[in-house]
Amino acid sequence: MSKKFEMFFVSMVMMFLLAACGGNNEESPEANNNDTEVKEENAEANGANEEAAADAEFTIRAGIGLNNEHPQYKGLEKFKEIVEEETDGAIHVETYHSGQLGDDRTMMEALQLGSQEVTVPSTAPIANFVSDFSIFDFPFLFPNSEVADEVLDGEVGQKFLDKLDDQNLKGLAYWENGFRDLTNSEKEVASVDDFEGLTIRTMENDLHLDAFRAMGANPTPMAFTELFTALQQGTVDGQENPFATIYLEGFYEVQDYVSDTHHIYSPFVFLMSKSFYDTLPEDYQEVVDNAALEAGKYQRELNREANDEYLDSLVEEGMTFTEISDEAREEMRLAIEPVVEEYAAELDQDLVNEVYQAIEDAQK
Ligand code: TK8
Repeated sequence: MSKKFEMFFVSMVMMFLLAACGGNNEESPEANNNDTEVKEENAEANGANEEAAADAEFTIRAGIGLNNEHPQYKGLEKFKEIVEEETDGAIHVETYHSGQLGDDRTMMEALQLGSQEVTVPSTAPIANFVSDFSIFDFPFLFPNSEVADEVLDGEVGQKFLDKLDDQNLKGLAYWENGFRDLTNSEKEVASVDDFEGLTIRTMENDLHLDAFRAMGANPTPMAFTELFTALQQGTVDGQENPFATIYLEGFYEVQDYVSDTHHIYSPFVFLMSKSFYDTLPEDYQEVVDNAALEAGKYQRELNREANDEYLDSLVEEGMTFTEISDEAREEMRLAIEPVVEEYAAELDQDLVNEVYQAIEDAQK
């Protein structure tokens, strides 16, 4: 090949390569800048995180199952803000969402093993570790969230948290999941009879399974991390969660019907690994105690503020809303009553009576 042709050939190849690389900038320059900006921001954030973690005496890995739009995650971010400020960075908090660290049971076991420091599950999965917690999943136990706050934040609520210590779990505060409502992809549900034959995903909790069986449904226990796919593939017809979760997790994309059954008020419990908690100096223990409570108040407020709006949003996204009448809700309660009585008989009777008394007192 002549020298001249060789030079021409190489320059053509170079031009082609330059064009090919430049061709990736088909997006607008600002988009490219944004990519660059985003990359710089992420690198900066990660760098800052890495630096903060390196400077900290303690690191808290805090994980939840819901996504980062949910008030539960906003509460976790508030906890991070308070703790890092109050300890001047001596405690660094890493927050994870959407099951990045696993499902509720896996994350609770990680706290027991010391490979994670904080998680905030519903009481239902906690009942697999401390059975007395199943009382908080008795359908229709709490008449409203104000009574729930008073009972959970009071003396009797603390007695349940104290029972977690033996499981190497430190319960620092009650947060709010909320009143659970039914969705499904098959039909409108207006009364107990309509539950007949519906395959409903429940949390991994025997009481939930028996309660839905008592209403004629066909319940399937499943970790939350598998739920969206199961709904999408039709493995289950329906599920039950508060409106905030139904909307923010996009269940309206795979569910057609929603009923305000409000069948259970679900608390979240802010859990910390007890072995980690015990390594903290007393003043830092006070900081995390107060931060969990403060962040919990903030999270409850966020959770309640938009709950009605979330129902409107579900209807706007095309779901059919069926209002459950008081009579229909009473029918549900009566259908489930034998299950509640059976489970109540298995629990610490003094504690059960204390809970019912506290609920009565909170309504005076
Ligand atoms: C998220 C779960 C969820 C709960 C469920 O990790 O499993 O349905 O209501 O909030 O804890």
